[in-house]
Amino acid sequence: MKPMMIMFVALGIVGVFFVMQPTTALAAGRTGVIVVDMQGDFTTWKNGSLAVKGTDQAFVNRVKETTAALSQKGYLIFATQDWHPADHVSFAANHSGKKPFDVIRIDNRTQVLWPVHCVQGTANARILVDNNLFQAVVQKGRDPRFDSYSGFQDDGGAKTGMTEILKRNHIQDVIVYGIATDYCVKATAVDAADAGFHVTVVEGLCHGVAPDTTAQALKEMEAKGIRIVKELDL
Ligand code: VGL
Ligand code: ZN
Repeated sequence: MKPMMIMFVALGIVGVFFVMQPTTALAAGRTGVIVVDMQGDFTTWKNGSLAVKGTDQAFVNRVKETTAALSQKGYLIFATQDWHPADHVSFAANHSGKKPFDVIRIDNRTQVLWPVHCVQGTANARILVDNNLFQAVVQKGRDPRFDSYSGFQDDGGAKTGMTEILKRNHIQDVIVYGIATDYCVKATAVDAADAGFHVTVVEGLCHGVAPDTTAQALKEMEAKGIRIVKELDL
């Protein structure tokens, strides 16, 4: 081949590489997805005990399809699973005279009391997204003494191992969505940011327990430098 030919072939190869660059800002390889608490008990679809408004079958299907599509594109998918023992401190039923959504103080912490939900081994504690998509599932709220909205640590400060799992998988950025915006999504996104990950929350793939706390949660996350997007363009 003439030097000129070699140069054109080389330029062609370089050109193909440029065309193949992803157009999205988040590169699949170093970006992980955390699907938060997509469990029957949090959905209206499954008549959950702590069903969050808007979590009908259509919503769950959108989450399922988006998660499958992200996995297909090479993103590693992680999940959190609320996984409580029956005697868990967060259940109103375990505090005499208290009812769901009452707020109490325990050792200087605020504890919202919830209906009994996501009890280990029950049907509605199962994750509704295809479990084969997950690189890892982090179970939280297993200690009867502490609640754990965050997928990273519980209210007693015990770590779940999420940071190490993400780091072991070379994750630098995370996309977070699921239920509930104002509790577990917020706490997980905030702790991810505090652990040094760049965090994007997909608002359109989340639902919150209450409108006021949900609006507040979105503000708090933005103040932390977390990017809030309505949808992902896939
Ligand atoms: C959650 C309340 C209690 C959540 C979990 O997944 O947001 N909320 N347990
Ligand atoms: Zn819970």
